[in-house]
Amino acid sequence: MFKKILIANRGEIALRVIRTCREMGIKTVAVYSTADSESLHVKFADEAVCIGRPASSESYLNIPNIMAAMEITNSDAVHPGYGFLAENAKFASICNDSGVKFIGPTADMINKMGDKITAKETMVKAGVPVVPGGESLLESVEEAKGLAKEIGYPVILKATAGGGGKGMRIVWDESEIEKAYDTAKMEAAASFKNDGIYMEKFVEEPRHIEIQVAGDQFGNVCHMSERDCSIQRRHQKLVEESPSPFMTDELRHAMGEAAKKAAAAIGYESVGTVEFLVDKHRNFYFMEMNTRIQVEHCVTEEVINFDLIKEQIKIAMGEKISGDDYFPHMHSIECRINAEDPFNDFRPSPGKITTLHVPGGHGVRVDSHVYAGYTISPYYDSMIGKLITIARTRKEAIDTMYRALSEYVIEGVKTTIPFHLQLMKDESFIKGDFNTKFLETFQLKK
Ligand code: MV4
Repeated sequence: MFKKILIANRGEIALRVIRTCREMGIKTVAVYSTADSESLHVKFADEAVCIGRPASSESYLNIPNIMAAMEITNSDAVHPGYGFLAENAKFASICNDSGVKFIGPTADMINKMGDKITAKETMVKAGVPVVPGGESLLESVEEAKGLAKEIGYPVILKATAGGGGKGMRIVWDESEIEKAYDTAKMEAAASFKNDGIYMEKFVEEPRHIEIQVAGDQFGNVCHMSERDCSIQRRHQKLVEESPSPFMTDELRHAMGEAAKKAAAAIGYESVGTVEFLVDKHRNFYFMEMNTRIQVEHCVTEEVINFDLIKEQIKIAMGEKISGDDYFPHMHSIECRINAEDPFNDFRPSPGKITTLHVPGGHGVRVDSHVYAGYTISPYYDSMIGKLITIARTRKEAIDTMYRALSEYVIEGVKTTIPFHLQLMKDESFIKGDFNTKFLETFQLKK
């Protein structure tokens, strides 16, 4: 049983973890940078320790300072949230070596999924469908040419150390391959200090559908159904929902079983997410596994009525999961409210929130760390909060979302609210007719 958990994060996810800890009777420690001394996570936690200057590298990514904070507060576990150190294998192993339980998978599991070609190899062995193409690193441009001919253009080059869309190159025909190979390799080396790249068939206009999973220390795994995250812009998700409007019972069963195989293949322990590309024929392919709690976990919590953070903590304490799979009983949509100007290429808009009115009422959940007078720092991501609606049907969840967005008043900074208001009235969105390319052509009206 954990007595005290240190939360190595900030913002809404730090608050989210503190809330569950309170309910479980576990004491909490917040860590904060000098830019966050007025943040709510600092005020809501039982204790708080300043860990450095505003730049993430000097605070939320500063492992020695975080270890020192655990030491002086006598914390017995650490929750990494998402981002920052959540998928840092070195941090996970340092914690466990220091006798502080990392609330997440082991360093070995993080590494197995962090290297994309290793992950793909593991999935092939486990019988999880992967995108046709190379199952090993490319050794030369000649090999790349030969392989592309075999699988057929278009193909995509990806960095093995990448993920989340960084360092990808789509190649439409042979005339482009040499240049694409060289730039992909150079970008990979520069971004990840690892120039390994591999090739896949390029799946055109796919949906991004991910399956929430959980595994315990006893080898049990379960799935918790899907989230549709196809509404993204430059690999930044803006809207997520569960269930996916594209889902069928048959596909959910097949993807759920594949996700469980993926988790079981590495003996996965904790909550996690298996991401798939789904083509228009409902073929699905393993993309990557996120070995952390995700921003959009809330829509799953709402449709299966289940606290995923509580489950994550219980698994870390050595408890068994029920072993049952979970299926959606409601429909839930999440809109990310960012301090960005949707009329100006979603440019970040940090600054002070002068006026704030938060929506409420039936079917509305708001996960946010801001208050009137709060200053959104330019040092961190621009998320102000997440607006989540829950209803019996997708149509009602959209209607509730439109109503809640209309109530939301945030003054002082530009926000993504006007974008979401228009999206909720978009005919294709309402029909559930969208894929990952949707926002490339979505026209925001002035
Ligand atoms: C792909 C793909 C098409 N075909 N792989 C983007 C994030 C990274 N995890 C992998 N990504 C993609 N991989 C093949 N073989 C298209 C994407 C992709 C994408 C995926 C999910 C959500 C949004 C996307 C936007 C552009 C490209």
